[in-house]
Amino acid sequence: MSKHAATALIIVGLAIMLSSAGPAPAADEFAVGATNIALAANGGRIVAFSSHVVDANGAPVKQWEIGNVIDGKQVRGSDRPADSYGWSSARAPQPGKPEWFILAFKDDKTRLVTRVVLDPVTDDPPEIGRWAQDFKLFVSNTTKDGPWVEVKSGRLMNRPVSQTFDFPPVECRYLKVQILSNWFSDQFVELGEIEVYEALATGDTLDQLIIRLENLLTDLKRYRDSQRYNQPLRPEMSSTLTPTEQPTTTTTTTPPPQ
Ligand SMILES: [Ca+2]
Repeated sequence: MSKHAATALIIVGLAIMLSSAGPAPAADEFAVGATNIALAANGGRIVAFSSHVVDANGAPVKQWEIGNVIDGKQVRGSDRPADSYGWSSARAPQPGKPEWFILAFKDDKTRLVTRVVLDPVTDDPPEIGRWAQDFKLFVSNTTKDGPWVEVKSGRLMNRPVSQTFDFPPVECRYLKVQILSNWFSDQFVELGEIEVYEALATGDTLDQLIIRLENLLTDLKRYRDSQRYNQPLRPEMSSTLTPTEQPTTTTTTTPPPQ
């Protein structure tokens, strides 16, 4: 599709969306919020984690510390933030020994979450096999030590693009992210960024319209990036992937084995 055709399609979509705002939806309908509540600038914070690389004195290495997954800085093409390469664990995950971190949101409040976007891209190239692959998401409504309920199990592609994973809205005070594997490195596992989005009630027509426009803006930015870096728009939905690249998108509610 040419850029002009795609732009025309977006404009038509916007027109349809505006004209179909219509009556207010039922109060139990939800939309995905546009604010990344995991972002440190929005009050997100890491409350615990398994490991990150340290220097000879045992101090965290700024470029690879765990806080880099919520700093909003991402490695893209030649844009490589000098102080933030992503998170690198101190060791590679092993069967039964995942690497992990736990997120809390602003003021430690419980949020209704429905979307997580994971960016595997770090300063290391994908060819050395350190980027995150299989992961699981758990939520706790009580303490940062659990009890945990699994809400998502998935697989990232070894490609330089953020990847979106949705699940039914779930109350979440603490989010635990388990990284079960990288691609083949026996040294580290790495992740560039995590974004978390809320499910928002859309009972009010104007609120719903604002949310739709914010989502459209997000989609337009993704479209721009996909053109700029020659990346697929929604890579996890691509039908051209090889079987080993195809992400899993199972959703379960079974408690994790501990
Ligand atoms: Ca980052």
